[in-house]
Amino acid sequence: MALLTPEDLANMTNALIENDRLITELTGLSLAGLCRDIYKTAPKNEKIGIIPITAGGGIIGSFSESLLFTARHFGMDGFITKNTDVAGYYEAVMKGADIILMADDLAYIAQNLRNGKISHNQICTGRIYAEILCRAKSDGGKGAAGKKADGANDGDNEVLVIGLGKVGTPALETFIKGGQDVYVFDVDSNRVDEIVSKYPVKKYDPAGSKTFLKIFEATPCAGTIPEKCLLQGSMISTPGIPCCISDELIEKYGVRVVQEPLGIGTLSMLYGVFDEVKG
Ligand code: NAD
Ligand code: 2YH
Repeated sequence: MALLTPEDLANMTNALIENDRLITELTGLSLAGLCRDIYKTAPKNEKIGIIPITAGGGIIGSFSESLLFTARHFGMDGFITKNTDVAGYYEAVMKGADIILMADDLAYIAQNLRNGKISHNQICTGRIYAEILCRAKSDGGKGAAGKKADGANDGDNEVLVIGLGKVGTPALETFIKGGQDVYVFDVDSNRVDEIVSKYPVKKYDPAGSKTFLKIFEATPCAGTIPEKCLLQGSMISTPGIPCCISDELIEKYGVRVVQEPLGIGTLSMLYGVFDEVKG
């Protein structure tokens, strides 16, 4: 399991703001609006208690601070406990936290102490990054020649999913539910076989010539997007760290890339534990 580093989080605040702008451009909804639409929940002045955890690799510089930035940026009240671990949990409860955020090396969770809901970072991250692509309408790609009657381009309903792990799997489930035609690839061919036997998806053949307007990536490796699968105006939604595509390819194909190290997944987790709302 790859751990975040302070370097990964160095530009997180700007990245969150810039990605929210891009998500709005692609989907017509802001990140918070999208989360509300997906989970049918909304915040109601919950106080977010963030607990630094020393287990395993220990405290990651800027991790708790990045969570607090995210909570406050989206209008929530929050605090980081002075104590860590169990003492921090006790402190958070005693200070009136409604929702707890905490992470060790294996899991990053949110728990709503009022309604009992719990959410997991990998699941919520896969889901929100996939929903962004499900709802994205390209204005590039095949251009006017590829337009269908509903205004979508050919290829708007096809997606390539690269990386079939703990983030990629909930993402592909989201794509299937969203009616997308899903192609999958993983460097681990056993994992590909397992996924293809369990879900209505097709194998992506790296030796073939298929191209995609929509690509989702969740691996811990750089350079995982084959150039041959790109189109002018392809859209990539990738929580993977480091980034899966070079700046050169982004520029050459005018690719729009949704990628940010922590805040998008965190907001998805928070909406996953808020109370439900009507409409
Ligand atoms: P995982 O280990 O469960 O899954 C990764 C998958 O990628 C594996 O199936 C592996 O075989 C595959 N893979 C590795 N190298 C590959 C390559 N070169 N080409 C194709 N497939 C390859 O990991 P995960 O928990 O799913 O996390 C995936 C990535 O997402 C990690 O980089 C993690 O740090 C990141 N992540 C980011 C956020 C965020 O908010 N941005 C949140 C959670 C996880
Ligand atoms: O980065 C991680 C793990 N990869 C789990 C997250 C799942 N995507 N954990 C963060 C650890 C934070 C640390 N314990 C702290 O600062 O509290």
